[in-house]
Amino acid sequence: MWMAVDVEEQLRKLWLLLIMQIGMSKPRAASIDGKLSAEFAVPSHVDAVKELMSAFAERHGAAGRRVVLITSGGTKVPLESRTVRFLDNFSSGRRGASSAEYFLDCGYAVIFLHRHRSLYPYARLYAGVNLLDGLRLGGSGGCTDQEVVVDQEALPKIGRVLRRYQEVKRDGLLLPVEFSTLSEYLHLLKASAQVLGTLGSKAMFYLAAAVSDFYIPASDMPEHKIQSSNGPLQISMKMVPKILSPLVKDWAPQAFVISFKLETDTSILLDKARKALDTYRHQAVVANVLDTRRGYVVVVTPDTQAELILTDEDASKEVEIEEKIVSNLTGAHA
Ligand code: PAZ
Repeated sequence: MWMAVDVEEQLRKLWLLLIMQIGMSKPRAASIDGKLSAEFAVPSHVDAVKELMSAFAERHGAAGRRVVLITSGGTKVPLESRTVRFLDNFSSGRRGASSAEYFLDCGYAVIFLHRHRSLYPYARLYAGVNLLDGLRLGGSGGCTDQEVVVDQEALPKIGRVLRRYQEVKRDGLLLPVEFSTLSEYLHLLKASAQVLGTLGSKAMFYLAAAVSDFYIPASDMPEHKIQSSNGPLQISMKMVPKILSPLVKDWAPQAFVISFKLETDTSILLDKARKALDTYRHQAVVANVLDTRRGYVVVVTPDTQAELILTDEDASKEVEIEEKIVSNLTGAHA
């Protein structure tokens, strides 16, 4: 009899040991941070940008303003050190750019961390227009090149949009920061999170960028252009560290953090959104499907699930889904 108890006791100890080891092998914030410095080249301008962000956060924080960091556009993942080829993704940056405008309308100051040449607040409204088609020469009979007139048909509402853009600029409410590669994105996001962490609950993160899940570490990357003469290309990529974990736990633990989840298979979307909330313990996930993302999203929080839908009537009044997303989230933040 006592033999059986002993085996049971041993099993219990083994089980505890196993649980402790599983716990210890979980990716900790410190190891993610270490991996960031070791495997992703630190951009040379990160300290200068961090100073700009600090001054921005301090100024708006002192004025009692909430500050949101918006990430927008897709990351570029190089395949060679002297990069000729890279992996990219579909994101246009429209969600981030339009959301920035609605956050500004709600009184937030905005740090806009966006992919170089992706859509930009206000300018995005004319992204499809060739600038030269929106202007014509003015003066007597269009003969002088000293006067240029805006064609309001080609650039609708340009006066109103320009006025709002200039107000935002005058009041220093929008701080644009650019990234191209995944490394730049990760280091700049870390810097901004450390800065906004000082604002406590006044800070919001709206992580709408489409960030690669895979990368090739610098040490595994060929220096020169990959040669087709070597035959078909086989690449092996590593998993990108989940930066949301140290952001929520260490860098900005009191901030209001929203991540985005994109899927193409609707049937797994909400489960994935819930799993992200369970894993990272942040405030909300905006879940969307590639094909319907302009008209339908679900805002998932630990206790609620809100469907936001763009109706035909909304569309006829030029309402955008981002206005509804931002209104929902700023309400929750307040
Ligand atoms: O940039 P965009 O307007 O074309 O698309 C927006 C989006 C789909 C990239 C965004 O809503 C999103 O879901 N971002 C997270 C993507 C992801 O799961 O990695």
